[in-house]
Amino acid sequence: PAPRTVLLTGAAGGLGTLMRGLLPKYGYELRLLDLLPIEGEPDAITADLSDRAALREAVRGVDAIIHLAGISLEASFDKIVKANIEGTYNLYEAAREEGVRRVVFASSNHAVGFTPRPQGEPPFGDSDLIPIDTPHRPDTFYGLSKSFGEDLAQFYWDKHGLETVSVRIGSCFSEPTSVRMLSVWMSPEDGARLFHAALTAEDVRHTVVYGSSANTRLWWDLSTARALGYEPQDDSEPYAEKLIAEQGDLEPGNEAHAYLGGHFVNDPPVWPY
Ligand code: NAI
Ligand code: 15L
Repeated sequence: PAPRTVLLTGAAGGLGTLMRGLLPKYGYELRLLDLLPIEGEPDAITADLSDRAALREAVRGVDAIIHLAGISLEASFDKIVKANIEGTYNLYEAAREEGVRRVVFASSNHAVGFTPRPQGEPPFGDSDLIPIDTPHRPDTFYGLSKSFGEDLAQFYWDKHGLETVSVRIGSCFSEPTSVRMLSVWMSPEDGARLFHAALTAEDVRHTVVYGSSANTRLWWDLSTARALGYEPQDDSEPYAEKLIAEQGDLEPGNEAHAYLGGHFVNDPPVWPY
């Protein structure tokens, strides 16, 4: 049977707030969890991913988990380890112990951020798109934690039969705000469509997908996402003219424009390690 009760971790965050609004329309009953309390949601679970007892209780009886909680930008290695690496491990252990069958993991483009973007004029042909099996090339400690999360997901499938769809999300915000985002933007509505497909497709084992809308300037291969039943409806192109007029187009010689991860590739590391 299709999952109905879904634990949404990171429910207080940007994406969590968007999905709280959109996913109930697909018939899901959401159980919410975050480090921070959520206004207007008295039943939300306020817990840290380091609290294993709280996680056990939070996952008990749910059909699936959408795991968004964690640090969502670059931070010190210590902080990333605690929230994203240990925290994701703690959540998977709780899921395994309680018999939850499926996780949808919010991975990121930054797990493969040092992959060169397609060069030349969009739209890019299929053979120029970044493939799904491109090797991990994290661009930050943050991206490294997403590479780890994908490996953890593979391990829990191989070892324990716990399924995951790892979604390498591009930029999921109400509107694209940079020229790079024209290529990796995922509209919130398409985000909900993709999460719904990831929750309901059969036999996903551990599947990795890129998460974006069907953008005219797309940089990556959406075929594994489509194979789950995802049919993106949106395209960033209506925002292109204004963003390019304001910010200028991507330049071939500029390092911050050369890779999938954008400016993350040359942002200074966060100290102390
Ligand atoms: P966000 O930073 O707005 O939300 C993250 C939430 O996780 C926050 O509400 C925070 O309180 C919670 N959190 C952090 N540490 C926690 C802990 N130790 N225990 C419990 N909760 C904790 O981030 P956003 O944009 O909503 O992203 C959600 C997820 O999607 C993140 O994992 C992020 O890495 C991933 N992602 C998001 C993208 C986007 O475009 N929004 C792009 C790629 C990945
Ligand atoms: C991410 O992984 C971040 O969580 C999000 O805030 C954006 O920066 C996004 O990537 C992006 O690459 O635009």
